[in-house]
Amino acid sequence: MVRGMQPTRPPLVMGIVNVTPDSFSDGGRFLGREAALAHGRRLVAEGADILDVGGESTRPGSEPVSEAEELARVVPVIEALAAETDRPISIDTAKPAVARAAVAAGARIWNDVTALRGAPDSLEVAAELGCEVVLMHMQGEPRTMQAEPRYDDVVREVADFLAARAEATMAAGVGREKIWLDPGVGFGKHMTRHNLPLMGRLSEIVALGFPVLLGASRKSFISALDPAARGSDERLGGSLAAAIAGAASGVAAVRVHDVRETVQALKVWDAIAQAGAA
Ligand code: HH2
Repeated sequence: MVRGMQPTRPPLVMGIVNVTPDSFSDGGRFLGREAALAHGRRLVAEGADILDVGGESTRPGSEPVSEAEELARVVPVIEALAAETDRPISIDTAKPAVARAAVAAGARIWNDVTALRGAPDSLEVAAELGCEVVLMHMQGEPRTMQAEPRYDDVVREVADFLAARAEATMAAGVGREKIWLDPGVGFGKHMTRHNLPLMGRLSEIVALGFPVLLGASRKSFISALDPAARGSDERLGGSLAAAIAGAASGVAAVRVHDVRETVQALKVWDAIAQAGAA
């Protein structure tokens, strides 16, 4: 079990493997698959504890991908990675059929940005698969979620939502020890007014008693704070700062693009924290 590997700290590092076709060539899907595999291998070499494989972008404004297309993208990549590494693999999907095929191909965690609300049978399928599940908070849906997110008390509302989804998930037959929670940075949240208090008061989510996953890597709130960082590949410093803030609040794992740099940052943070506590 993934959780069994979890030392008290630093958090586990989940490396992101996006499988999208190469739009610049005829062999699009095949080349996209090869690139994703090579990337997954590299993240393992860089120290990733978990690989998060996804075939559908959930970026604000993104369009949905069909089930057949998502399956064709992720299943061969998961099969190949599962045969090569013992690092647990998670499948980032909102579709039960994709989760089912991914688990059959070797994935051990269903990472669902809809917190198992994506389809009427999501909860039932999660219980049937017996895998671990990540329940993430999102207000609205990816295409429109950044239009006008509203909360009275964002931290309280996200914590209440996650607690309720954990209850529903357990009621459907998923064991308590299989559940992770994620506040969903950037998913129906104002760049600074909502994302910052959520990360600043993460301990209130950790206090719910489930391992917490934080996904802040390269997200737009970083450019809201540092407008000179225009592209998502100019957000490494902010991503590391968010990972360390999460670690200090007790998260169990961070979902990141830059695995090598995150592993190093967390090691140094942890060594300093330990020396201070000695
Ligand atoms: N963020 C994205 C996708 N999946 N899953 C969890 N549990 N938590 C997250 O914060 C999270 C997630 C963002 O996805 P996208 O915008 O498509 O980009 P990328 O996959 O490169 O991060």
